[in-house]
Amino acid sequence: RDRQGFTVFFTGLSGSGKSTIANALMVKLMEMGGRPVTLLDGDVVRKHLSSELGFSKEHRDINIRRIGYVASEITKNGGIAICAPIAPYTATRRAVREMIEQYGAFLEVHVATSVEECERRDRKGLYKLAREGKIKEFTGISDPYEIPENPELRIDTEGQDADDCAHEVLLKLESMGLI
Ligand code: GGZ
Repeated sequence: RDRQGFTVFFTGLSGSGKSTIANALMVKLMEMGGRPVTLLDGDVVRKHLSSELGFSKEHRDINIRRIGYVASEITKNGGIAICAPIAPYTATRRAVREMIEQYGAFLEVHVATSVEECERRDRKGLYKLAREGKIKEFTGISDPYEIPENPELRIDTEGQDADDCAHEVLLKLESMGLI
């Protein structure tokens, strides 16, 4: 009850499984009770907070900083924020970390599904459109993704389901004394 707030920041490619894992984690944390849990998912943030933004580096950076700001306010107030954008740039992820660590803990989780696997799954058909040039600046195909070098956790989604992945995050949070 008196524990500090924290942010779990998932980063990874489109279709890597970030949203599904983030949702599973949210459910588990809510079941534990105690602190409010807020999910800032990529899609939802872009609809409600960043609807005017596209996918240039500049716009992605603005989007990520907005997410970081909201997460920092939640963290400051002792809550739990779960973010799940692509967040392709190391420097921007670091800026968000610094924003949040002023107020509480920051857990960067790299959802490390390879671009080959994301493209093979292609759940939303976006990789096909990107290959055809119908979506420009598509992360992993025609736009960069800078792999996190020192995330608190790196998750391999090949061979375990979203629930298992969320459980890994819970164990990490426990080991950090956050839950
Ligand atoms: C990457 C794109 C693009 C381009 C549309 N590049 O799988 P999705 O559909 O639901 O998740 C992706 C989402 C990425 O938005 P984020 O806010 O997470 O990106 S960032 O952190 O870089 O700001 C994808 C869809 O938007 N999408 N065009 N060109 N993803």
